[in-house]
Amino acid sequence: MESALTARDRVGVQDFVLLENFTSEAAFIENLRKRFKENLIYTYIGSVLVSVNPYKELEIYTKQNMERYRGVSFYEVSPHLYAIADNSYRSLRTERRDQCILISGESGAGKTEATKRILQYYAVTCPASQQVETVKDRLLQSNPVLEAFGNAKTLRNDNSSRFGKYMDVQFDYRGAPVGGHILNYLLEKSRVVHQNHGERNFHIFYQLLEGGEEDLLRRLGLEKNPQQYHYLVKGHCARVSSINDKNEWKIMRRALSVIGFNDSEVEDLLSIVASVLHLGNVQFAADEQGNAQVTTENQIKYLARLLAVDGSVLRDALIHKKIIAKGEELVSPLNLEQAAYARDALAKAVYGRTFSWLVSKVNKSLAYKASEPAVCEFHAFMIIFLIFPCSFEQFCINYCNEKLQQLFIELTLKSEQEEYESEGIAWEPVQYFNNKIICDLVEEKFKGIISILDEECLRPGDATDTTFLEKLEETVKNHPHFLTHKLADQKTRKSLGREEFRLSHYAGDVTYSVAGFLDKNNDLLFRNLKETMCNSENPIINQCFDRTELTDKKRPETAATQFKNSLSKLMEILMSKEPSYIRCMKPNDAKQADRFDEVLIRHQVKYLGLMENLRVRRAGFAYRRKYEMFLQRYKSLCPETWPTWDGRPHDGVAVLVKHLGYKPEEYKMGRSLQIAALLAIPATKMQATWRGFYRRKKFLTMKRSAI
Ligand code: AOV
Repeated sequence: MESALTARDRVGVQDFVLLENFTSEAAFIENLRKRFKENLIYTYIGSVLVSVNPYKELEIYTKQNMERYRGVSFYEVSPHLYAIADNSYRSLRTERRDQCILISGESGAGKTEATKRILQYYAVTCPASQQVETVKDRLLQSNPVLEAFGNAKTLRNDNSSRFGKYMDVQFDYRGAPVGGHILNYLLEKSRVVHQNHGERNFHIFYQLLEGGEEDLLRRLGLEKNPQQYHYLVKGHCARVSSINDKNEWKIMRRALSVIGFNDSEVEDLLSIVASVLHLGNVQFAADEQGNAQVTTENQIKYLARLLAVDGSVLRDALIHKKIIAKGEELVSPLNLEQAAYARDALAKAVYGRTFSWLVSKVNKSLAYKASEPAVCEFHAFMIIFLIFPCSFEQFCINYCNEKLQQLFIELTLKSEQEEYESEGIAWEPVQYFNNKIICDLVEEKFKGIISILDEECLRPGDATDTTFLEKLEETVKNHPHFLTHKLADQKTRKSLGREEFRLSHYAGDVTYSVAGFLDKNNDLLFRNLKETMCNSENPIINQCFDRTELTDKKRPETAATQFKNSLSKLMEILMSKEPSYIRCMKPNDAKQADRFDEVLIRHQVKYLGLMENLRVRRAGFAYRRKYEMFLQRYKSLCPETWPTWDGRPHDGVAVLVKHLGYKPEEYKMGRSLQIAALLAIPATKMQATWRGFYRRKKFLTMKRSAI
């Protein structure tokens, strides 16, 4: 007994629901700390998995471990990603319900790793066949490719995904993965032309320079040294000790082949990557009239070849602006600043569109091709959580997180409480913060932030980031979650710049700088540059720039509106699925193993809403089952229900729990005959029950073999 106690003292509890002092944040964090120290990075809150990034390789992802979790009930084994994965998979197969796994946490908390491990789990444990093997391979290999093009080293994570990712896997009737699909949201394109100190551009550039074969680099007109390229030196850290670009290059190249790229497609793709670097090195000088002229002819020569366009047309397009007004073409020269802007806009457009093309290419290779329909889809959605620095992209991403939090509230907190009500089960209501008010602030028609931003973008003439801020102040000034320098009181005013606004997100206050909001939302590329690209003979560029864009009178949707629309579609999809949650946390900012920074952890516990979640679980019933299933599972624990119970399952369950000595407050029986609900504490009881169950099972088996 004593040793059991010390073990519990040492390793904490594996489900926060079991914490005696469950309302105390300190006790919560202490439990996390204890477990982290013992390399137990996973802990449950009921069925939600909390994970703390260990920043070191643990021996918990082995094949043997996968087998341990396969087909085993949630509470019988220690907390693990695999338990979540397996549980979803089983609901999908037995109940034919579409699943989604929502993985959240801030940058570097381990979301991408978790997704990869889950995919690996399915790859190993699901039924196999030749066709399935191909799909599995492609699913796994899509990662290195998308990471090369969409991930970068940031201050917070050496391998940070700079795009939102949603991935689903389709399974056939046997439960074998037969297809997949990836959706990407909002790649952080500005990184192509600028990086903050200590950060890098997307991995692919460094991989190509570091790993590319000599004759490939020669064909692309590149030198091995990243210092040669303006787009790669802004962050002053081309080399990172934790990243082996040469190796990653090899992995990425192999992955491209598995996905189905042939040699000429690879060459076209890399030509585009190289062209972005050459674009960055295009320089201008002003002539006597102050008009920009290109001074780097050599770069234009390479660009013409790599992008397969006419060099002189491209040169002209970089230093002129063409507008069509009343059916007439007007061409005007650009000054130095405008020319640099046009060049960077082209680099961002070329890279951003190529990335989307790449995702669609991966999707084609993952598409389900067999004649039988896939019966169920499994959805894993990855979100990126960023706290700072707060530019337009972060604004969009934080908005996405608000929406996901709302989904969580809808699906978990609210629905659970509603279920108790409809089952006539007595319980104590839990107060929670409904973040709808913040979502509305961002997305409401006419008076939400996105609407106001779009309005400013459409307004001809003198709209600027500053006028956008002024409009915001006018329209939403009384909103309790919105603040600016002008609206703030004396004390808080100091903490806000004149070009900033602050939103009180459910996770905490975030200050945004309006600089670049209009520009990024408009995402403008001058018409003549677009035309030049439409004429490109590089097949990828040609697919990325569609001629209809030139003739289409309708204004393209702004970036924020596009994002808003795709989010609302996504929410609809997710609402129709059965969700599982993985909440990732990072233990320290130094990316180091065995360091548990309490302040940082407390912050994450707060914004991930974990205490709130635990309160609901405790007030509620951690374990709910249909009467039949419950009886089936535990009937061996009671002589009256074993081996068969002839009456109504409801009555059988009543006999069973009575026999087990459950106190009345420890369980409730629902009205609809659908659930037998056990009070939260029963998780302890469950464990005791499990122990009893196993002893019993042993006994029964022995007896049988004795017979
Ligand atoms: P993220 O997906 O949450 O950040 P990652 O999954 O990229 O974070 O994790 C960051 C780094 O932490 C990884 O590169 C690993 O080195 C390490 N790590 C994470 N999880 C584990 C684990 N279970 N075991 C060992 N190491 C781990 V971002 O993509 O920035 O939002 O955008």
